Amino acid sequence: NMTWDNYYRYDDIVEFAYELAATYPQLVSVSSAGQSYEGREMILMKISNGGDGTKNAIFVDAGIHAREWIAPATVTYIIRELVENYAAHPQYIDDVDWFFMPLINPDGYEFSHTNVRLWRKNRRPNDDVNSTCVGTDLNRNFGYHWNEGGSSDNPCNEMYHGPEAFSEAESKVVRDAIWAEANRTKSYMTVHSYGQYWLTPWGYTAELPDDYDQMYALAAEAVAALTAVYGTQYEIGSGTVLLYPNSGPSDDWAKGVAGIPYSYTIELRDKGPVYGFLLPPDQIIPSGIETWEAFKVIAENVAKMP
Ligand code: 0X9
Ligand code: ZN
Repeated sequence: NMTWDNYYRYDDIVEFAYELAATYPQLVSVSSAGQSYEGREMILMKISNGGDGTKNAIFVDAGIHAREWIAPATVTYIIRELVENYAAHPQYIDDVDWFFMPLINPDGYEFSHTNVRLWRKNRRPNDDVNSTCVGTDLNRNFGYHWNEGGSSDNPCNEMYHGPEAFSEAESKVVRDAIWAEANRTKSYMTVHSYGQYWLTPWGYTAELPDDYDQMYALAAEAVAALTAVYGTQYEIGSGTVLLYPNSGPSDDWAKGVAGIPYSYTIELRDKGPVYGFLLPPDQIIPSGIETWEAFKVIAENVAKMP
């Protein structure tokens, strides 16, 4: 049973999802979207108050990078808030449909708990028989301008892009889940840490998307709501411009191929250098509370989109 005062394991997160669905069957349904390389179910939670499947939708994932523990913790906190406090703010479920994949690199996540705390990639051994290195950076493995810079050919590198686009079980499962609802999905948010950035595509080029001004304006409104809670500052801009080039990230594919206009990468707390990925668990609830405020703004705007 999760209380968000600590970081939880894969099994706890899966149990949370199924228990929430059992308690709130009118609002929550859980399915397996597919399996990871090591055979873990990759759960997809649909949060909806019914309708004919044509409401505008929001797709959220977390945990593509194993060591970024605050991401699944914050996203499960938001799921709980949406559902358990539905009566206090019914519009956030009545007016949009939500799709959440709270832990999309479960093998890497477990390995970061049991073996190597700062593990980043998935856990499939690479195909080169002369190399013992394990893992592909799933956020370099999506098939839009794949392998066009900011990723590595070296399977031992932390940013290894894999042998081809969508070579990995996990990136394929996420791709197919996003694709299934893409025609009505207005916002895709992939939650990472750390640095406190609200990032837009593109990762593959420093050029900005045609609709960057609209993307920026919505991000600014969301960040303002987040900052209003505790003063936590976020920077807004394109991944390449604010951080570094990286081809093959999920948000580039979600926008460039799936056509989801408001596709963002969110880098949660903190700004380092002391904690970084090792964010103390007493920051989970504050992170959840402030990020929920930003998600409310996204939902209010998505609900109004044509
Ligand atoms: O390098 C990454 O994959 C992300 N940073 S992290 O420290 N969480 O690994 C940044 C991706 C940003 N790229 C785009 N938004 N395109
Ligand atoms: Zn990350």
